[in-house]
Amino acid sequence: SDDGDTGIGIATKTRPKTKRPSLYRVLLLNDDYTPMEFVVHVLERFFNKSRDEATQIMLHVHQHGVGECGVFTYEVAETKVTQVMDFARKHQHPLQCVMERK
Ligand code: TYC
Repeated sequence: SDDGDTGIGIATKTRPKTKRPSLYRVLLLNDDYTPMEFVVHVLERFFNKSRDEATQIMLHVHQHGVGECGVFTYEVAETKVTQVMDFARKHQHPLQCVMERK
C-alpha cells in the first residue's frame, strides 16, 4: 500500500478476503419431565428431521444428557434456540435448548 500522495508506502498484497462465518451447534439438554414425544416433535418441526432421525436424537439426549440438533450460522442458531424455548414454555415443558460455538 502507499499513501496515494507521496507514493511512499509498504508493499502489500491484497487478496479478496472471503471469511467463513463461524458455526454454532444447537443442542438439546435432557430433563426428567419433558415427554419424549414432545422432543421428537420439536426436532421434526424446528430442525426438519425425519421421525426416525428425530427419535434417534431424542434417545441420544435422553441417554447421554445432551445431543446435537444441527449446525448453523450465529443468527440461524439463535433463532432456533428462541423458537424451541418459546415453544417449550408455551407447552409448560422444562426443555432446554442452547447453542455453542463449534
Ligand atoms: N428424559 C425425558 C423423559 O424421560 C425425555 C427427554 C429427552 C427430555 C430429550 C428432554 O431433550 C430431552 N421423559
